[in-house]
Amino acid sequence: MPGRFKVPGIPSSEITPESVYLRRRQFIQAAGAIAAPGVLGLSAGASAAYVPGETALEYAPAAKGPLGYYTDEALTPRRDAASYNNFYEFGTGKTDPAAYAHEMTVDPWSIEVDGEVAKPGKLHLEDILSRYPLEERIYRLRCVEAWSMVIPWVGFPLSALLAEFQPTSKARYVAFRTLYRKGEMRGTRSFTSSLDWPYREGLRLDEAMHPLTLLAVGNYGKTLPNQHGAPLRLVVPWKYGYKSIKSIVRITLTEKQPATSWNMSQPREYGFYSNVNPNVDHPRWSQKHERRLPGSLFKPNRIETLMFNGYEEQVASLYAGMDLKKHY
Ligand SMILES: Nc1nc2c(c(=O)[nH]1)N[C@H]1C(S)=C(S)[C@@H](COP(=O)(O)O)O[C@H]1N2
Ligand SMILES: [Mo]
Repeated sequence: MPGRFKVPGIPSSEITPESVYLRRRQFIQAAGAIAAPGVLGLSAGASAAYVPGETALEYAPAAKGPLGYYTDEALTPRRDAASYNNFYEFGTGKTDPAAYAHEMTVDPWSIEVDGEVAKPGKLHLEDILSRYPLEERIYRLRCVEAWSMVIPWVGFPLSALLAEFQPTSKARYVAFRTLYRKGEMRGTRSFTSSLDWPYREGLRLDEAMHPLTLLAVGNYGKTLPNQHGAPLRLVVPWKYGYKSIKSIVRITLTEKQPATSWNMSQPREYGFYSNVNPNVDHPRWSQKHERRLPGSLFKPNRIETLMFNGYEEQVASLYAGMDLKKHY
């Protein structure tokens, strides 16, 4: 499946931490150290901190193989990924999150897990970071707006966290909430945003337990810059980007399908499932193609969008027998 993508080469003019990162990663994989935790991002190049406060993480490099944890498509350079974001809490413009997300305090941080679980409770970020072994996943991210990136995340499977709280037999869905702190989130003080706060998302329990579903605490080998959803965000690679909710403070297991922000805002345009699907157009545009970033006016990198964002082999069985035109 990666072979179906045109892989744009990394221009040699681009001497950036990303290329250092890439070379180190390839070296480590060539050395056969796949299972050993790698210490990446510690090179001189990468230590030029992009965002104050970020630190290098230790993790196992992405494993190649049929599980979809790795793609050899060119990574979106870190700089591009961190300067073109959607995080409406900080404004609706693509550069607003990079400009204003630093106003959000991410330390201390804890998340509450409640609802249909035998053991509701609170987890502090330090506990999360020490409890779950971190691994890298290199995923495609396809925004519903028809642009896409390839991002190396660092995190752990959501299933590991959920299992610990012991979902009851009634639990069928998982609801997520983002921090809502008006004083630190200028986008939530705006009257022009169409979203209701806090930002909410949800998954079916089997989607949440799928091994591809990741809770990310970092990307490009380091802790997450705030604009990417620090200190902890969801990544669901076969769904449109808006399902990958940022800066999570609460996870609630429910019996009924939870309300989700974009669906509440425009139900005809954004469904609960939001699986990437080139055969179901958005009411206002086609979903058959995407712009793989970075691109330019002269080189837009237009590529075909794949069913389930290229993760069909791994996730199609979750939707067997469902009419995906109806459950968009
Ligand atoms: N809380 C919150 N989470 C969010 C959003 C948001 O506005 N608020 N935007 C979503 C959208 S539309 C996309 S495409 C991705 C973008 O993730 P990235 O900026 O890390 O690439 O975040 C998603 N998570
Ligand atoms: Mo998006």
